[in-house]
Amino acid sequence: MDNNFWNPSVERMSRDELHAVQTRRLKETVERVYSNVPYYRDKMQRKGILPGDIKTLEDLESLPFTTKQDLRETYPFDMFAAPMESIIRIHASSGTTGKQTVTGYTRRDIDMWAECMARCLTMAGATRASKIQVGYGYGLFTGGLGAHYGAELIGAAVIPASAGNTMRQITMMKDFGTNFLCCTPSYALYLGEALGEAGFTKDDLQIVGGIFGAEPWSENMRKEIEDILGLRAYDIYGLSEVMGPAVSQECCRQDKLHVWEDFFIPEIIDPVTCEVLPGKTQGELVFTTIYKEGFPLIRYRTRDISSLCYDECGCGRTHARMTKPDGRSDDMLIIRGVNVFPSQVESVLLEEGNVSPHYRIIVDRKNNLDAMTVEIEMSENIFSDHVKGIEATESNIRKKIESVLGISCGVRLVEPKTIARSEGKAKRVIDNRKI
Ligand code: DLL
Repeated sequence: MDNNFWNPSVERMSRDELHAVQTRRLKETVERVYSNVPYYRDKMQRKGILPGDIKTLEDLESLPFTTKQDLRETYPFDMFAAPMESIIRIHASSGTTGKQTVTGYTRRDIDMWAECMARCLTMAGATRASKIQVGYGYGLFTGGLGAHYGAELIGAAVIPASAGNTMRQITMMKDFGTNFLCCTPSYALYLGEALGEAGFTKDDLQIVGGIFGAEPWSENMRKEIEDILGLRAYDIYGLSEVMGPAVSQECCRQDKLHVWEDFFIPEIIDPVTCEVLPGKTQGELVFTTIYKEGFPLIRYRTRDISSLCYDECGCGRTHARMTKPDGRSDDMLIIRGVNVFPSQVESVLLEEGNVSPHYRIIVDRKNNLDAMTVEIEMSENIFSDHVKGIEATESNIRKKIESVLGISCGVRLVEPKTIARSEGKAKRVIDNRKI
């Protein structure tokens, strides 16, 4: 057992106590959404469920699911379960049509989030004496501010570096003696490489630990990050709809991620039949938030593939663990930490007159950074055009895609009928990243 607990009485709470807390909070949450969110009230009424029907944790299964589609239909604020006067923060993440998924937080929600993040940072070895460099983006994305508030809560010195500006990040890491790093795993690797290119090694740094997430990464990547930066690397998971980073994280064992079950109830379902699957079976991860006020979610389908483990953990924590998310049950890609749906790219292409609807998205990882290229067949009439016209179309499409997705990409027009046709589901994405 390690001693790195932020809130030992909760983190080591017996399963019975935890179930009692969960039952009470689940009932309160169901009451809250039924009274304050017409969308949920309608959904429950259609299933013939009243809040009073939810008496035990087993009753959770009778409640309706929430999907990204529901969030789109209630855009921007109709899922909020607290009046705007008590909302103190709004975050948003990308959606399939360019429409964002918007979430709102009350003061208590922000405190709860900071508590989750404080548990995660402490679990990974950070203390009030740490200097924590936050290299997640600050802004509508939840990574930067989420990590920031937790780091402040534990009393560490936060360096709010945000993402990008790599040389400056390295200078700060060196000169400030940063000893803790939070960023995406691919950016951690990139920082490691840039460190070498600038003529330094991990011996010039004092970083002992880091928590990396927002995208999938493998054990091989963990080893590389640990070797190149000289730290212990922990996986942190979360999603803006449910809160942001710190829904779950690995402990010192680096073996599956503890879900903070006093705040979130996890389930695993079959993504096709929606049937709840028994422990340790892989399926789609579903979360019910049981303490949030501003934007509570009932049985939110994350589309992330994982499994749950309730075995005792050697660290002494009693909260369930989820396996590292292993792919998605939809077609969402994560490119440089940004969620990208092929349909977003498609909608831009369909608006453009000079191309055919045949396209593919190629994703590579160059120097540890994701690179996306969109290949599209040009129409016959532009094919006979001169090079200038083709270049102008490429640049036009690139600008539009970049403004919809918020990330840079390459666009290449190819000759008509050169992209392979498929007889079944079109293979739109070629992901060459080896993570
Ligand atoms: O990525 C929140 C976050 C920020 C988590 C910083 C961790 C660190 P979204 O932008 O809403 O929120 O994207 C959520 O990212 O459904 C997963 O598909 C993926 N994801 C997040 N963490 C991990 C991880 C933030 N550790 C989506 N491993 C989720 C694999 C992850 N995938």
